[in-house]
Amino acid sequence: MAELKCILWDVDGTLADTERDGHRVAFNMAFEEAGLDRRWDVETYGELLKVTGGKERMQFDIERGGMPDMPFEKIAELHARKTIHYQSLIADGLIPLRAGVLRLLEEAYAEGITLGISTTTTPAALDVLIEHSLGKEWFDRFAVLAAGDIVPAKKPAPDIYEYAMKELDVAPENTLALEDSGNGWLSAQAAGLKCVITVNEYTANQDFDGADLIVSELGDAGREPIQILGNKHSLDQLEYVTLSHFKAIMVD
Ligand code: XBP
Ligand code: MG
Repeated sequence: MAELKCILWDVDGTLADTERDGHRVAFNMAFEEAGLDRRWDVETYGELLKVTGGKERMQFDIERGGMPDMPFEKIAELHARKTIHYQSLIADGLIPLRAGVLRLLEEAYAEGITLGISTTTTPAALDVLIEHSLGKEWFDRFAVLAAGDIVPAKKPAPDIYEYAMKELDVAPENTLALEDSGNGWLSAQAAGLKCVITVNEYTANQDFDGADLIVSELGDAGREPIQILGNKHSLDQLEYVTLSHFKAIMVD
């Protein structure tokens, strides 16, 4: 039986559906600007998402013959341009938060639960999402922003969760992870965390075996009831996910 003291949030796909209309579009803008023929369509990008991290994703596409070979410096340069395009897309307000995210963040913050970010995304991409989708006050409300190359191994490795918990001095048994992808779940699981999964179009068919709660979205009062895809703790009243559900998962 453990108390919920900390919630660590994944970013892409969890806070907002940033992949298809954000990151993917920004990569294509950078490719076009650099005179490359390669474009990542919606389906191709879905395949590439099995590799976390934008630079690593480009490297993977090179290795499988999708993009011309180039040195790592060129990949990093393209990725830096991609991040600038991504920042513009987010600053234009094109990608809203997912349902229930702000409600649960605000409720947890008001109760004094420690909140943190645990993501493979580049810090500059995280910052713009916080500023434009959540609000500047959240820079202070998150006790840690663990992102990108701060750890050597990205998800599915546990490193980014372990880093965040070490920074916060919290134990895995008191920490809940919120994720959207199979790689995210593997990372949280390997770090010893319980985990709630909100799937999306790219991740709905991935393997979340053993996850504590798997839902179509966190949902909100007044919206259609959410779909329950996995309910390990037999939680009830799941028209939408509440902080009480998070607490019940931790004590079970
Ligand atoms: C998802 C990722 C990221 C983004 C692209 O991160 O794998 O690489 O797709 O971001 P998470 P960068 O779900 O952990 O938030 O190009 O900045 O890497
Ligand atoms: Mg994610």
